[in-house]
Amino acid sequence: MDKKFTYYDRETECMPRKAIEDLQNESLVRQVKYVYDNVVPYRQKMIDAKIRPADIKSTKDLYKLPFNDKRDLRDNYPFGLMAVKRGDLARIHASSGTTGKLTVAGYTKKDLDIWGELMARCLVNAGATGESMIHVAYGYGLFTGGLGVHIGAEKLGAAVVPASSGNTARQIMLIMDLQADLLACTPSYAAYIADEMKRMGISPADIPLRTGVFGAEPWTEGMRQNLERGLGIEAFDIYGLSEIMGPSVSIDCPIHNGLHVWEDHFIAEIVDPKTLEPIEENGKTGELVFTTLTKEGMPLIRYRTKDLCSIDRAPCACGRTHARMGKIVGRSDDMLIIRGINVFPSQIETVLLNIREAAPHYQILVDRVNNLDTLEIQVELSEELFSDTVKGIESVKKKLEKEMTAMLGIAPIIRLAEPRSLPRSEGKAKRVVDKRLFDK
Ligand code: DLL
Repeated sequence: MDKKFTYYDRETECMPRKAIEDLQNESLVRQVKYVYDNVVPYRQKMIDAKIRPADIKSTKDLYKLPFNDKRDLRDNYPFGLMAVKRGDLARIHASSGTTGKLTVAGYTKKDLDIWGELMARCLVNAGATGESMIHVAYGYGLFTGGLGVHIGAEKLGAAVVPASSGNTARQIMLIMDLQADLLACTPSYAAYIADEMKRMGISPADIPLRTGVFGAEPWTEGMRQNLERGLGIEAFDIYGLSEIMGPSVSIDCPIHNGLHVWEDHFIAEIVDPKTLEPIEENGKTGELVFTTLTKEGMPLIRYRTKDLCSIDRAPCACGRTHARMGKIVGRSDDMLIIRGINVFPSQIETVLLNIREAAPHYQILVDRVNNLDTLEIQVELSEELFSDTVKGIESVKKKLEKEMTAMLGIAPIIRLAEPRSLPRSEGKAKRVVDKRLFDK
């Protein structure tokens, strides 16, 4: 099938690599000086590391700069890392941190304009036009999903349905009645919507949607195929984080071989999460680190995302020249260690979605019984298989056990659950329950 490539800002999206590099060098020098002059905690870090802004002449010097992570945001909560006065902020977003304190991000009017621009690039890349009806079922509020997609859809001149998350029956009614052509939500919520539509007897051919823009949580290639079949759409993977820019930091193009990072605004690096040494090799997995180049409100230098992926700077057949990050394969801090073996939830999803009889709803339970770690995977059966013979169900269970063991290197307990019995998510799915974390 011939792919159609559409651009919001072709000149920038397809600019020669040399021009991107020159722009990044120039912007980095400016941004480092701006941060040094305006963000006291970061200036102190540079002084401690004996680095002056004048030492940073190009992206080649990036490695000299100290890192930041969620801890710095927490320690300087809520405004300590902002580079502008409170009165110059135009919007606040926040995401939950591991300790309960929110991670707050502030944006100026200019930051919001750029956000809208980058989100518009993402939407047009996914086939949206000024005529589109964009149904946004990401949550609206402190979470950046809803308002982030919204701002780009408005910039593009499309019509937005700000449905937010929840009330799935009403979402489906709106999608059908308003003939939405683009759905933006988390992939787990898209799977929920697809299931409900099927249950209501709506077939993929009857669904008006043509495109899905899904993100905010890791999802696999198998999940993409499942959603594309279930909703009759082409599904795109959009990435972002509130600290940097919410959704719109990167998105995959119709080639679906990595997510283009908008490098005129962000520098993406991959570092070894243990040694923090930069990994230069194309395609090698490590921790993703971002430096903002144009942010005014909360510029961040070498911000450690804890997300694990690779970066490829080779040209892409879509014509875009901006580097591609691979799908997020996990987080350096959500990796499960079970009996000494590293297990990523994405490996489990990959196996599940290769098995057609399994529905894309699952939960991972980790426990410790008699000092031995246990891994239980609860998987929902599809309606079709559920009405099959006991023998049929048993053979799917065996298949899952065999393929999970081959993928993970340890044998999990597989528990098959009735259709629609596992908790559904309307936002980010909570797939893992690690009971070892609770005192017994
Ligand atoms: O999740 C922003 C967003 C909203 C992105 C809507 C895409 C769509 P936070 O709540 O700050 O921001 O969470 C950021 O979510 O560090 C990743 O671990 C994860 N994440 C976001 N997008 C993806 C994705 C939003 N496409 C954290 N694939 C990030 C995998 C993702 N993980």
